[in-house]
Amino acid sequence: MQVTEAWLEELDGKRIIEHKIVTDAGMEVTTLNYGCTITSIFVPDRHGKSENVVLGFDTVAEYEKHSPYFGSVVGRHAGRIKDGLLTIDGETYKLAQNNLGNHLHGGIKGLDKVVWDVSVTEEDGSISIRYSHVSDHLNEGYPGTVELLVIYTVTNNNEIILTLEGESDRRTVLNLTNHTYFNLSGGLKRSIESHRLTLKSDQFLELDENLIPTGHAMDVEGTVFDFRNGRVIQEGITSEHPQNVLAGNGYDHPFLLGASDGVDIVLEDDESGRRLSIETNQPSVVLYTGNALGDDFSIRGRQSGEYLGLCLETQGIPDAINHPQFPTTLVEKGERYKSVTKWRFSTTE
Ligand code: G6D
Repeated sequence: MQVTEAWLEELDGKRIIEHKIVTDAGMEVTTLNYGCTITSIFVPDRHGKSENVVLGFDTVAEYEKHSPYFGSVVGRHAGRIKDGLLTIDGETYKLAQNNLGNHLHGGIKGLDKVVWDVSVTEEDGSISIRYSHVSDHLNEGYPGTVELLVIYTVTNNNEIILTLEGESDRRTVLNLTNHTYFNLSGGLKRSIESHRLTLKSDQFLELDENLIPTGHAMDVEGTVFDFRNGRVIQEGITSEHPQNVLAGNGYDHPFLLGASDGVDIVLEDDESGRRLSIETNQPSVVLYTGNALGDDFSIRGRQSGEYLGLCLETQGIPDAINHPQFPTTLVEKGERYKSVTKWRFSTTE
């Protein structure tokens, strides 16, 4: 394995630094300390041809201008919070209302737009990129000064382990995730409509017209939300299920994950033979199928557009602060928040 470092331009008085890790098994991962962004992941197809399988850009300027969180860490609180209002211990905090009057993905300048401090550690059979940042009290309206740590560990088994940690000096909310858009066809040759997803989840969360959870968990049984035995994404795009239509003809939903110590999620592309297996310690995963991806920009020469990538955002439950029946996203003073998700890339025969 090897890691290289490139110093790019300065932003907000800090140097943008790119890291590229190449494993002995043909995987190449490139990241930026701008938003802890994964800008490309090259993995082989069933014939050994290595191609990029995520949406990303080659310049920071394109991320600033076009990126709907491509490959970035989002937070302090991923997902939406209704009306951008956060009431903790009787005090109401007004968060940035950056999405139809609600709060989305950490606000106007969320963690995806921060230049993080970065260091690299090399272990036996793996290399880790460590990003750190201190988010000040009332940044984007959130209470608490929070020390944040993001670690991407790349292994020679073509795995990426994403560890997202935080600790606050007072009670607050924390719900981080990585917002990578996957497209296993390689080089964005095809959309994700023919990708097959297997997801061990019995329930998904109903959304309202602003894509905020209503608080009602719906059984997947008998619907195109049932991925327990595998399902092609296309079925949810053409579905007339009110929740698919509401999401813009596709999925944009949190799925509840039981406590499991195995693989929760498998994404496959039959034509290339590429497979992504995901394990996580998080209580939910938001499946977003790129329904709102704009077509007014290109991605490394490929016209962008709906369904060009899909996200599997392992995280706490969006708007949980307003739904006590769901696992909380509140953290206490001094409590260590720790989200761990493992992506493993392989090929099918
Ligand atoms: C849209 O509703 C979706 C979100 O889930 C997604 O994260 C964002 O686009 C990038 O707002």
